[in-house]
Amino acid sequence: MTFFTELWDELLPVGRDAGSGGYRRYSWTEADAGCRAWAERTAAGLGMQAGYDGNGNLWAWWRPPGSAGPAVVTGSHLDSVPDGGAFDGPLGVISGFAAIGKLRAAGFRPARPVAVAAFTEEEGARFGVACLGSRLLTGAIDPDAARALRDAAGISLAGAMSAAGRDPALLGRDDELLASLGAYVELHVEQGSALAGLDAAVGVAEGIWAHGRWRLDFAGRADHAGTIRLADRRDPMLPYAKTVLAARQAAADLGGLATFGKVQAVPGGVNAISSAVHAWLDARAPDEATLLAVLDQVVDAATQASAAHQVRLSVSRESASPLVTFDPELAARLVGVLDREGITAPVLPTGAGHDAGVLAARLPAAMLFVRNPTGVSHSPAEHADLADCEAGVAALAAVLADLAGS
Ligand code: HGY
Ligand code: MN
Ligand code: MN
Repeated sequence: MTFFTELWDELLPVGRDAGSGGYRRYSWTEADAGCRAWAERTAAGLGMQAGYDGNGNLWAWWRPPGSAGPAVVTGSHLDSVPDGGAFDGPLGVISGFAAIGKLRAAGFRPARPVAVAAFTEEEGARFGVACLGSRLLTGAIDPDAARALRDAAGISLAGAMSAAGRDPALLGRDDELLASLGAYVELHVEQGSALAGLDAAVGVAEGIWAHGRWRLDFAGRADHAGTIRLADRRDPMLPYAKTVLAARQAAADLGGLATFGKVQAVPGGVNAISSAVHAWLDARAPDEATLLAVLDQVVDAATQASAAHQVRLSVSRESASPLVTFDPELAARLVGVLDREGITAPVLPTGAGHDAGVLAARLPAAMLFVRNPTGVSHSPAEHADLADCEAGVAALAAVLADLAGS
């Protein structure tokens, strides 16, 4: 048993669905409260001061901010996608605490403030906007727009936060907190298998692809599945189906990624033509121009298919994340630190979004990846070997010691 495995075992059952084995840790729910309570207990056990910023992001401080120079922050997120894996997010928060435990046990004393952060609603699984907590902190989303975001049950972010005992009036950019930060280093399970292919336990992120989320609403006309003639139908399911295939084709044609992973047929009767289909597109690309080209090709196809079936189409963007290139100096410093520890860390791009990608707009940010043997993520099958997780903790501890040592 190591400190890492102790923390891992404590958090593992929180928010896990017995049926799927996946996690349903949605922000401001009971499962989220369980994760936060775990983080607060862990911080207290390490003699750290845990608290929340106005956006509900958790900050556990080894030395309080503003005390001695710009802070070094690590961490990630504790929320999940529906039926997500155990590693995406929590690995970074647990490894942050475990790295601090390792440094304290070795008698290291930071020369500047050090914190472990857990950003809220990183997956956007409940309120639809990815990295909501870090976007609010950095001013990347308007707080009024955020307060009005609603979940599938129609509960607003403001209502959910109030019910969880937080004041939604405090949402918004926090320049004072940001000014106290010097660097953010997020450890995350790799969402891909590049490290496995390179036989490396730990890697360093080069950047994050441009990506975004769009909602497509296909409005048709409800009718009886067993009576209305095919020629008379205005079935929204048909343009939706064509658009799914067109998205796949656009991604293949242009070298991007495009996915429809969430769809709602309204009202959802087996023996009825839907009145509407609501669908969400996730599109990503190595640069903004390609992302735009993929989106244009998808929307063109949706527009033509909708017209062919007399279905009305509306498209709205729900979340946008620009291409991110992490601070090259910080990335090189991490590679150097790890090299001195005998760890050869490849530098990799990723298509997965992270809070580090949002914070990179306001302060030097970097990421450490831990090998994922299958590359699978956003699935209960997501896995990283314990030896690689422990290697990640050792790598993070070395990085924190270097960044906070003077
Ligand atoms: O969607 C993503 O890339 C991240 O997991 N939020
Ligand atoms: Mn994720
Ligand atoms: Mn994540």
